[in-house]
Amino acid sequence: SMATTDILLTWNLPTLNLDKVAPNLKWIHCIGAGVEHLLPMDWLPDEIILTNNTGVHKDKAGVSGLMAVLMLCNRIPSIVTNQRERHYEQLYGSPIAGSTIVIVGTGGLGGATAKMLEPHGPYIIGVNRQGQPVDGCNKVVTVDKLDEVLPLADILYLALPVTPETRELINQQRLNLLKPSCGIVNIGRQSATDYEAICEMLKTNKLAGALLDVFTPEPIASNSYLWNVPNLIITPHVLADDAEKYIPTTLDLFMCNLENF
Ligand code: OXD
Repeated sequence: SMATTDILLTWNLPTLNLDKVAPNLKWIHCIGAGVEHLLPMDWLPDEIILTNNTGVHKDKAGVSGLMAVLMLCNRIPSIVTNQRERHYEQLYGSPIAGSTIVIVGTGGLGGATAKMLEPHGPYIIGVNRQGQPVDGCNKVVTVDKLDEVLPLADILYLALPVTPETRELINQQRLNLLKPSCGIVNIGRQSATDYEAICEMLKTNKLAGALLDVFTPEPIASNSYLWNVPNLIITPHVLADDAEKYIPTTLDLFMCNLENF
């Protein structure tokens, strides 16, 4: 069917000699938000349009963002660690109100989380490339101001795609700027930060807890060092994907683009 198709709806595809394999192809819609598995895009002929699933994840990501922040405020990663060790200790949490949440990456995922958190009364600092305002954020700063806002964070929320600019943005040096009581969530991509450093900090109480949803590679190997890190909750790349609505919402977006096409 590749020999005759005009449009391809897919997550991945063999890209070799695409102009010969699919001479009529004009548009590829990728049903994921991240398209790093298609990089580098040197295989993509100029005349073919590539679109992604931007926007499809936002409702679920917002709810998951609220859940993740509530879990960290209520010390659930540490409570789960204690449970694994049959250790009963009353760890009390704090409300979201009054906490400072730094959201790095305010696109579909980070933006939806800011909106969802706002009614609960935190002070939200968004970080994006241009510093443009974001609904739900009390303040937005540009990436070059990261080092000024990281020490303020009670929760650091990472929602970054893979790009040359985001790679290792939150490196060991920047992680060291966080308070030991800070919790981290990563719903974007692993490449934005240093998981080995985060895990070491969790083990030595230099961070209070973490919820990591994205990994390179996925799935994580059964012998990965990640499984036994204290105060870490691992979720298997599920926080932004809605079991019931993902396909219908993807198709709505596709149909809308099909009309435009
Ligand atoms: C993603 C997705 O790109 O879940 O992470 O679609």
